[in-house]
Amino acid sequence: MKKKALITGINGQDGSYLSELLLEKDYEVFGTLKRNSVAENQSSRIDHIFSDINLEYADLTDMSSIIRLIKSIQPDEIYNLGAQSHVGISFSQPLYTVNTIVYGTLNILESVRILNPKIKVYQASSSEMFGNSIDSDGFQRESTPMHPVSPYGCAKLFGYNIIRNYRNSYNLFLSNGILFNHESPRRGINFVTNKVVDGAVRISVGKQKKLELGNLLSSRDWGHAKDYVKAMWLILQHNKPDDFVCSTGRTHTVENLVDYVFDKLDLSKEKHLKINPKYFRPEELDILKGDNSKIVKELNWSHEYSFESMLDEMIDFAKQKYK
Ligand code: NAP
Ligand code: G4F
Repeated sequence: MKKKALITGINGQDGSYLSELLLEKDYEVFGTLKRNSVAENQSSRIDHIFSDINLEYADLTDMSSIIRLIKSIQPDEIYNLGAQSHVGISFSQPLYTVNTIVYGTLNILESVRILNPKIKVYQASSSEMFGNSIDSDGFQRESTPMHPVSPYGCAKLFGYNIIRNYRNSYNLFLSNGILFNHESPRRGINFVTNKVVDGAVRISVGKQKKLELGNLLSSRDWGHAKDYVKAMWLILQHNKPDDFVCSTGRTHTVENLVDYVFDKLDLSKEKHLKINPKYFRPEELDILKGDNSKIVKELNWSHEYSFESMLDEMIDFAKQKYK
């Protein structure tokens, strides 16, 4: 019999790549869609697999919808990817962010505990939970203390801790992936990588004059979403529930990112880049660089994309879009 997976946030960047991976592995794939007045745009990332997956309306903040789904589907695995996932926006909408992440995660856990404690759960935890905490060798790893610096990071830290607490209290198979930033051509346009790529390509074809950004000095460990969804699956196939950092181990500043993309498109920063204080955050996370030794050693995870090949793919995709 085919394994069944339920993905919350299936129409997001990661949900779309994870669905493709699970279909390749012969899973029956179910996913949640939130009600949206512009329904026609909502599934753009999964339109190409629309007939192969099963979509159900549900909202993580509405426990009745979660209970109903789990009861009727009886999934073997749940990938809890649904969230208000934008760190900057979490300062503008802290309560909604907390609702989706904190209550959303608890709603999943209580439903699993009550309905079927055999279900394995993957929790989309984040390197944003570290805040400005970093080990003396310049890396963050599973043992690094977590001191988040955004409402999003604080909410994700609750999700991470409650997963560990329910795992220990009720002997459930619940695992955290502590994923560092991962991007792709399907990344939302208001995250910095795709904002830079899309804006720069638009400038290069004459559709836009300036790219407006905030802090150029922060550094991120950027990988490709396609590589990172493999980690999610591996984490749930492990012989025991556990927590894993997933990262590339390389870090670049936002300025390095802008330089790479502008050089590729032969654009001048002096002419086309403007700093707008509107995009600065009240508190910033300065540097992320993850030590992936545990997931590489224990789960044999590897990544195919580099920072450069990921950006090249994103640039090519945007060029096709605007040609
Ligand atoms: P994304 O593209 O923003 O997707 C988030 C998904 O969650 C969307 O499908 C969204 O639906 C859905 N969602 C939002 N509120 C919801 C609610 N109340 N109930 C049900 N679903 C809801 O994010 P992503 O990049 O794929 O990331 C997936 C997960 O990994 C998120 O939890 C994120 O916080 C976490 N994460 C991401 C990264 C990264 O670098 N990408 C790193 C670490 C952790 P709508 O589109 O309809 O709003
Ligand atoms: O692309 P970002 O918005 O990603 P951020 O804040 O690191 O969060 C992403 O990664 C987390 C993992 O660590 C995920 F959990 C989270 O869900 C999300 O996927 O911003 C990256 C950096 C920040 O330092 C930001 O201040 O880019 C800087 N930045 C500079 N100008 C900008 C801009 N970010 C955005 N979004 N827009 C700007 O104009």
